[in-house]
Amino acid sequence: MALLEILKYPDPRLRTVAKPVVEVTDELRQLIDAMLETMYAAPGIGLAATQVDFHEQLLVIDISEDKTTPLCFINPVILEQSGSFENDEGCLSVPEVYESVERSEQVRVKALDRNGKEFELEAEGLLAVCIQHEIDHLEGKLFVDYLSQLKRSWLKKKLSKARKRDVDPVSKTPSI
Ligand code: GNR
Ligand code: NI
Repeated sequence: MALLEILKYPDPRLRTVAKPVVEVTDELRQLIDAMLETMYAAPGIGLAATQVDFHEQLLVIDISEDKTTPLCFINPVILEQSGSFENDEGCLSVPEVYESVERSEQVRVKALDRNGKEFELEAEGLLAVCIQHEIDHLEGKLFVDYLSQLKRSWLKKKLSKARKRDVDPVSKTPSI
């Protein structure tokens, strides 16, 4: 199966607010499989549909070492959250940036699985962080939105330099 293209910050499509999935179809399951494959190839521990330019409430996660525990959340809702957990985060849509972000330490989430069946999950630590990071994507939010003004302006400078470096000398158009 072909890998999906991951949108990169500051692509405005990353700001799209995802709509709920109306029906879990075979077509959607094919997208879920393609998202998992894309996430594993990247490699990453989570991927939201927003990042592959599909704007419905769908995300996949696998935080296992051996990539054998794929989780799929459709129309996820955080029911309860508590505690505080600070962790270095990265994002496949913001390459090469790793910064500390404060999140809830525990979350209880409700969602549909790939068969359209509702489930509830209590998560803590990295899984809880990842769920919050991915649900943010579905709301058009990125982890860099939580950084200080200073860090964000530093990041914008760094990215615009990277873009200039990547300019194609023939077409003179940035590649991202
Ligand atoms: O691969 C990823 N690692 C990660 C590390 C700490 C906190 C969140 C993440 S999610 C990220 C993949 C990604 O961008 N998902 O949207
Ligand atoms: Ni991300």
